[in-house]
Amino acid sequence: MKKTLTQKIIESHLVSGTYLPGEEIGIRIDQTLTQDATGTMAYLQFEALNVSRVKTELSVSYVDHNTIQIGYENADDHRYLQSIAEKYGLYFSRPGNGICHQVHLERFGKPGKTLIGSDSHTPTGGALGMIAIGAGGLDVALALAGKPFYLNCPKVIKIHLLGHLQPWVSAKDIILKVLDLFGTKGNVGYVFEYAGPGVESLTVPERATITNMGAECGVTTSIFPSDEMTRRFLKSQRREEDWIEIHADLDANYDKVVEIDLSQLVPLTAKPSSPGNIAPIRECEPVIIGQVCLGSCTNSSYKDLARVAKILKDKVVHPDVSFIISPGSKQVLENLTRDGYLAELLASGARLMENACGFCIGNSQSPQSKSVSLRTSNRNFPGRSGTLDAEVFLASPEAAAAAVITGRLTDPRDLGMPYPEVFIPEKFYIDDRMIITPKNAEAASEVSIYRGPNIGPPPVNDPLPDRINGVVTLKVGDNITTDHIIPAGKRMKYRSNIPKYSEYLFEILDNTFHDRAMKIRESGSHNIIVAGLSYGQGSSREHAAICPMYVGVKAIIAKSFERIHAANLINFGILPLTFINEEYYELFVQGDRLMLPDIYLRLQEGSPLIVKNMTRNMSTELACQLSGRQTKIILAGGVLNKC
Ligand code: MIC
Ligand code: SF4
Repeated sequence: MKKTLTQKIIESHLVSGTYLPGEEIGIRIDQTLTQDATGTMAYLQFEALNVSRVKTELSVSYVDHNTIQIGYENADDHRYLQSIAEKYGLYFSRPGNGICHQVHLERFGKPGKTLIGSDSHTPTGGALGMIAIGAGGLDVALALAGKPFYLNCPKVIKIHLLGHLQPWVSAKDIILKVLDLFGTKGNVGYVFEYAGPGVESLTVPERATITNMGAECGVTTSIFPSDEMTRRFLKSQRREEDWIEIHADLDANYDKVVEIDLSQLVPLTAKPSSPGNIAPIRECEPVIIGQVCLGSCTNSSYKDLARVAKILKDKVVHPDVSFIISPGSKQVLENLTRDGYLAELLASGARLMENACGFCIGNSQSPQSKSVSLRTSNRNFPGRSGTLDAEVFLASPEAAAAAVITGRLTDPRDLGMPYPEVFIPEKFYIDDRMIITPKNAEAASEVSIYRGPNIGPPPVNDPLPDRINGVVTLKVGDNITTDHIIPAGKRMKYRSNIPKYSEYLFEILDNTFHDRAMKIRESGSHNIIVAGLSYGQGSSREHAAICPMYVGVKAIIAKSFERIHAANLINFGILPLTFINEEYYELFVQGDRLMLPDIYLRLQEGSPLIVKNMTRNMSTELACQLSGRQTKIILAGGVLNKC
């Protein structure tokens, strides 16, 4: 039988189940990555599993999110992570070395392997022809301990690329086109597999822009074949020996095929405040831009920054624009410096930030109030920039450069200049001394774990009650992102301190939520959240499940859930329930008293749950799609209770 690339890699890693789309399967994980903001909790959970050394082929702990260090909390977390890496046999990418996805692509990713990472943009690795999936920290902890990663066997959509990109149109415009075609919801359970003649001309960092932002569609992952271009990239990284050729069989069967002719694409933008809100830049109303940010794991490669340097050569940043640059890694920064591009950027007036997430997660460079920021990153959710009333447009590095010059949202073709060519070095200058390699087992046994006062134990949950007696503490609409549920930015330093972090639950939607939920919990009742479509979009942060668990949320009733968030809810013992008849969503009001009886029996039988709305005197059925394994986890109150 002819196989897709996805099927080939998944089948070669299958440890439970069969390759049947929709069925739960378990796969062996070769590599893991974590970043600091999700990593501390992941390693606290890993420690609870009592394993003496990581069991993967390769695991890397990166520090890239909380690098600002206002107060002691972040520095304490970094030291904890370093000591964990030394004790348990992980690589440690020190703060300053770069964004996890960019560094992993450069130094560690390998075609044909499996990778899970406690960050939703882990699919960036798909650019190298690997199955790279974002997951909650607890799932990564389990993989570190040698356990399989469970997922629903995906359906595969082929995105067939034809033709060549026109000047001033780049990889970002391809993924924005994909977002235009597929939107940010309704894609759970699919993999985007790229193929066709258009693939050949795309470099690995360009492919990475595309696989990275596939996360915004909510797919399980995105993947490119590993071909001559991949070999060239690995060679430039002095890792040619990691290359294998791997691609789908000719005439493989896909669940759907979509064609994109690259030569027809034009510069696009994602307008505020969703990555799915796509329009051609030329068709947008005039927009004054107050800030331009170039970087993030989506567009911070050598080529991205070098191209902008060339466009800005001998020009100066518009007087009303603040221009921020954040190279993706120390390697990118060092090569840009050696090749003179950094000097060009600085000469134009760029403000150089650390090689880290920085502006993308809103922990620095928040824009002016009521202003518009144009960013090359992947998410423009409300408030994510750190300024609630600012708006964010997402676009390519070329469009960013155009806005830097004009101070307006500008189609870069309208700059009226020739499109500057940029060549990727055949061999990058490489210095890995900011990556600490694993200690051998003997040396590791001497290491003691550093724990600062910010680090508390992961909270434990009670087993699920057989009957939930609760209140609709919050009713929300469609597209609620994890940034709405628990903000990042300046609140992120409390990631290792759950009681404190929980105070910010739903902060931007309803800042009374935490106190109301705690009161309900203290009265012995349960908290229930009612939501619309696509609840839990965006980040993999399991804090969007742990913090609700901590304040006593027992169930979320939604029209639909996003994949990583649903898995996190199950891992922490919160029921993800969906309306069988979506019209009932309208009939629930915040403050209603609800009762869900006979939960154990119904879950074990696999029959729908019933919710009785005591306030409105009506009831309806709810679906709870759990595998046998997940049912046991939920009933136990979460994975840690079950281990
Ligand atoms: C994000 O881009 O939202 C983050 C911050 O990288 C998150 C991880 C986190 O919340 O720590 C993600 O994408 O998973
Ligand atoms: Fe960091 Fe932004 Fe990428 Fe998340 S999306 S990993 S915050 S750069």
